[in-house]
Amino acid sequence: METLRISNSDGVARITISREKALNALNTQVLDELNVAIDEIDKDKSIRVLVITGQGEKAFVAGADIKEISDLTSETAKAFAEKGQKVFRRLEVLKCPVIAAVNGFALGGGLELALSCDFIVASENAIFGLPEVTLGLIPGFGGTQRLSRIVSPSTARRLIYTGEKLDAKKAYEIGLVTEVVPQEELFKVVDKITGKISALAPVAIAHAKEAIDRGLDHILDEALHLERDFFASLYRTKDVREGTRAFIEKRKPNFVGA
Ligand code: DAK
Repeated sequence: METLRISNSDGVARITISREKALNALNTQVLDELNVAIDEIDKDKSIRVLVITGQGEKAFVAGADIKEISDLTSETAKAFAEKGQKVFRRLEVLKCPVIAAVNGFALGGGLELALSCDFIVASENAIFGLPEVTLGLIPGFGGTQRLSRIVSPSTARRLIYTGEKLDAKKAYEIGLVTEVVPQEELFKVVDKITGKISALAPVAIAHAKEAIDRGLDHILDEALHLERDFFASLYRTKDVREGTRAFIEKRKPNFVGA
C-alpha cells in the first residue's frame, strides 16, 4: 500500500491515510487501497475493532483530491462517486465497529469518510465541514444523506448550504462527535475505547451494529422485529452463556467470539 499504513495488534486494526503533503486528500488510489484493506479486514476474524485516522497532526483528510476532481466529466464523476460511496458503505457495514480518530481537518470527503464510521472521536484541533458548495459541488460520497441522519436535518442543511467549518467544540454540541480530547491524548482515549470493545463478545457487537444500521431505514415496528431476531439468534452463541454465567459467578467473562 502506498497511501495507507495498516497495523493490527490485539484485535485492533488501524488504517492511517498517509498522503500528508496533500493533507491526506482522497484520490482514486486511496479509495482503491481502502477497498483492498477492507477486504483484508473483513476476512480477518481476529479483528474486533478498526480505527481510521490521518497521518500527521494537521489533517484527518482534507477532502477529495481537488486536483483530481477538477478534471472529471459528468460520466467520470458518476464513476468516482460510485467508487467512493461503495467503499464508504463497505466500511459502514463491516462486522466490527469502526472508529474515526479525527486529528485536524476533516473536510468534504474526509468528513464523509468519518460519517461512515460508527462514531467519531475528535482532538481539540479538529475542524469539520462539507465545503463542496464552495467548489460548485455537493457532497458525493454520502454526506448529504449521512450528516442529516446523524445531526438534525436542519443543522445538516445549514452546514451543507453554507460550506461553513466547525471546530471540535461545536461539532460535539451538535452531536457530530462523541468526545473531544486534547490532541496528545487522542490515541490514548481511542485505545481505551478499543480495549473495551475488543474484550467484549464480537458477535453481540456485530449484531448491535447491524440492528442499528438496518433499523434506521425501517419503520419502528419492522426495526423492532429485526432487533428481536438478532437478540434471539445470540442465544445460539457460546458467548451469551459465558457472559451471563460470568455475571452470576462474579468473575470476568472470557468471550470466544462464537
Ligand atoms: N485536495 C488536494 N490537495 C489538497 C487538498 C485537497 N482537498 N487540501 C489540501 N491540499 C494540499 C494543498 O494543495 C497543499 O499542497 P501544496 O500546495 O503544498 O502542494 C497542501 O495540501 C497543504 O495545504 P495548504 O497549504 O492549503 O494548507 P493550509 O494550512 O493553508 O490550509 C486547508 C489547510 C485544509 C484549510 C486548505 O488546504 C483547504 O481549504 N483545503 C481544501 C479543503 C476542501 O475544500 N476540501 C475539498 C472538499 S470538497 C465527488 C465526490 C466527492 C467529492 C467531490 C466530488 N464526485 C463523486 C465527483 C468531495 C469533494 C470534497 O471533498
